[in-house]
Amino acid sequence: MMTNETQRYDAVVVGAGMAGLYMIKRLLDLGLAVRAFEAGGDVGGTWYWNRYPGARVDLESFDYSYSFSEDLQRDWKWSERYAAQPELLSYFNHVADRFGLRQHIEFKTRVISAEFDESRDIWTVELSTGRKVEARYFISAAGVLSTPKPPELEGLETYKGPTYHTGLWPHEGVDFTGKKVAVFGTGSSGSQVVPKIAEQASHLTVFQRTAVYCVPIKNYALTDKMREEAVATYPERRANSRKSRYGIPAQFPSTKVFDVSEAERRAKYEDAWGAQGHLLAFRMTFADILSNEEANETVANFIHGKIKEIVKDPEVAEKLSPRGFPFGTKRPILGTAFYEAFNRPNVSLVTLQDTPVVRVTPTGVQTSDKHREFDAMVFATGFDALTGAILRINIRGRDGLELKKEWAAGPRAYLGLATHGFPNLFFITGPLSPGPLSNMSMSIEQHVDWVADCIAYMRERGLTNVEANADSEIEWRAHVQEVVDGTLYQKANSWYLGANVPGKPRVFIPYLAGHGVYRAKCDEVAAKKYHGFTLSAPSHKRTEAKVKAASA
Ligand code: NA7
Repeated sequence: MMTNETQRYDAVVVGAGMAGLYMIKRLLDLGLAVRAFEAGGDVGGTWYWNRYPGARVDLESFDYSYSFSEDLQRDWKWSERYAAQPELLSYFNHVADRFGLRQHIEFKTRVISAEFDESRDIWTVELSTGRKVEARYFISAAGVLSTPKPPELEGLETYKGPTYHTGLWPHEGVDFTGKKVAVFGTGSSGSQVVPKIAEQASHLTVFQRTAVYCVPIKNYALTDKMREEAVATYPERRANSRKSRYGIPAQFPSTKVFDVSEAERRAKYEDAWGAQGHLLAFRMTFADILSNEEANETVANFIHGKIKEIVKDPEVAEKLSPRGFPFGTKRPILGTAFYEAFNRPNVSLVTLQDTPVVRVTPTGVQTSDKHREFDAMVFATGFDALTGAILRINIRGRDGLELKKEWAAGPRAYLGLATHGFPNLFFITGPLSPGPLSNMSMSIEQHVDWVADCIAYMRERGLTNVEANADSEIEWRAHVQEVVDGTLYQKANSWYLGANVPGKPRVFIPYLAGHGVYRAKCDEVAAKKYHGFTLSAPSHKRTEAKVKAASA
């Protein structure tokens, strides 16, 4: 029977992507009543929304996948070294069905607000459907790159043709055959979509704001033998990943760039460029690539040389060569023939530093030099990363504290997991944790496990509330800053720093010390009975204790 009563759960989870799915599973295993709300029409998160042609994961499929179930690892047969979007989406659908998660998720339902009632220790969660639900725990698994960023172009509303954001791609696909198309943005999404649209469009104009370092992907079909080997070595592979800097099996080197001869260095870079073809290949060549500017320049120069070799027009090659920020300080790209696309007669490059956009017109784009007409425009302009999806929800904690106001000068969160003033609110891969600077699947599992273990610990002891202490959060923020200060990362206008979103505070958000180091810190906090957090009993018991103390 339907009632108008507010439904009550133990936990509400925001999102049914990689993080949400595993969070639901862990909480169900603990015997909790869980409800997840997902804005999309199905599971998959990133891989549900980013359906643009060419979308592909930039870490090996064997690593970018759940490790929590040996059976799942054994049974799922990845077809390529780097899975493409449709295969990833099938994988997440398989996981949802295999572990019976789907029935706990409400799709096409966005969480609008969440408010903590201190007298009852309960979060009231308001949904886009107009309904409200209640829960003791409110867990954001809303993603780190899930709030698409608009292109901020004047006059865009006057444009008469169709526009597409790579992060909100139509499910039915788009046919660009014979069309004059504009692509804005040359990050991971732009560099994947450009070669694909170039194959269809009569002409493709790429508007580039910042040139990127794009390492060629070495993708290939996986054979049964490769899959069997991976399955057999999974225990070791995952164990090494958990200890590593980037959440992948390879261990970080100790040799520095100038410890070796130029010839040796060159050979290493050739190997990273050609034979390895993986996202972290260059960052894993030497220990000081991201801490010593001169060392970094050796990689930058090597890649500039490669761009010159690939791109036939020297002027275009120069425009495509990244300058003015160190290699790796903006997320490098694992590209599929991105630079090569500019050798096609139907592809042209417009650099916005030289010829900025004046305005979008009903038929195209006016730059400072000329007007270009387009039948369609594609925006690969990225995301309000790391905090966007959390702050999109109107979250109010104790004493009416508003998370948006609390984080106005940048996010505060102890270990990136929880923030003072907001009891029982957890962030999966939240700001100030390694998040996307490590293999996301490892980051996600580590956070989900930590949160589930914390809830289990409290339940065993009759405790219900957990809150990050103000001083631990301040110390953690300072530590995150201290780590980034020892690197080159702040020399680029990256989304790690919020620099891609107008008005966002310029604060370095991810924790850079590495996945293994971070995991050990989180484990230590848990082992010390959640040191730095305050764990407490339900509010009525706290009140009873206060009354008792007062009357004693
Ligand atoms: P990114 O990496 O943030 O790339 C967005 C691109 O769009 C980048 O080249 C931006 O230039 C450009 N951009 C952003 N706003 C504008 C405007 N207003 N005008 C012109 N160009 C603009 O997002 P992606 O989707 O490619 O990738 C995000 C992550 O997803 C990626 O790192 C992987 O982890 C997966 P900018 O560099 O800011 O000058």
